[in-house]
Amino acid sequence: MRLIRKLIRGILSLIVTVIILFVIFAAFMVTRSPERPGQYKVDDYEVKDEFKQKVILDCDNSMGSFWEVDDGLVLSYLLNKPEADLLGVTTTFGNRTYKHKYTVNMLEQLEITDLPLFEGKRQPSDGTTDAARFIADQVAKYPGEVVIIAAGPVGNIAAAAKVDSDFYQNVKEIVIMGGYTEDLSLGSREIEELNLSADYKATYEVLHSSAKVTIMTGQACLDAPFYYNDLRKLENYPMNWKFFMFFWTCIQTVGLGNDYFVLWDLLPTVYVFHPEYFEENLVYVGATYDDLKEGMLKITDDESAPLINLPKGIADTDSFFEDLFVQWNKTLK
Ligand SMILES: [Ca+2]
Repeated sequence: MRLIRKLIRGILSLIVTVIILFVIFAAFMVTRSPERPGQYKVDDYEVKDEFKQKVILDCDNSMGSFWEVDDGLVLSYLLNKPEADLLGVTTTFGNRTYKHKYTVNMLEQLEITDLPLFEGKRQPSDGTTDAARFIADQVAKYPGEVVIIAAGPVGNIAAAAKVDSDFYQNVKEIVIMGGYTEDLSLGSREIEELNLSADYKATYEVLHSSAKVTIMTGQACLDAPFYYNDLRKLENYPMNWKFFMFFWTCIQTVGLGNDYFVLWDLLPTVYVFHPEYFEENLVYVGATYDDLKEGMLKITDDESAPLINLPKGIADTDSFFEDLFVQWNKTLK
């Protein structure tokens, strides 16, 4: 009995020590994190329906796990963005901790019950899914009007084109986060590409389709760091989501030595509504299976290669961040 009591006491003191160290570490990181200038106030402007942009978010959301949070940040941005007519959300495999239920949970927390949400591919070999059917149906219903935001691997989009052969002609634009133009280092390490490469055959189909395609590469996304101190600007954001954001930043610090995480999927999302924040960069992209297996987008002179808009980064970062914080601070609960 005495041994068990001793063991329990030991475990408890270890847990308390870890918590204390974690709090000290967090406080230290917040004090040395850069302060982003400006205060972003809630701005409840309205947009008439006819001026809204119809979008579908296709994502590998893992907000709610202890991993990537940017897909969740995209969803909360779109829910609040007055210019967005969010037709629905589809999910796909991708992020290491992805589960469809994380998106279900986010919508439940906000008590949103009328937003179409469909699960898509769980692995590259999956065929037609509810997500693919939904994407195909919506694009057919509103030809030339719907933009797809691909915040994960693009398998659901390629599958939608198998449901409806006119899909690529009817979609207004496919805006993707993924791909590198050269090897990418983040903090102390070179990092692997995880979107275009994860379902490279689907990526090949999308890039070689007749659809208008814009890609925000890993290099471009480095213009959008989210620092520890940025959390303080999210005054109205749900505490549990802020916690996951904080934890994800801690993982970046421990793993890469950075005091920020990158807002990867927010670039294609903000681009849909504010292309003026980015510089258009139309280039021919060499995209063979072998290139795409590595997520590599090689710029070429070969005019038979797909012509893709590949912005090099954010041209107007002040407006980009202001837009994000204004929308995030409107989050309802
Ligand atoms: Ca993602």
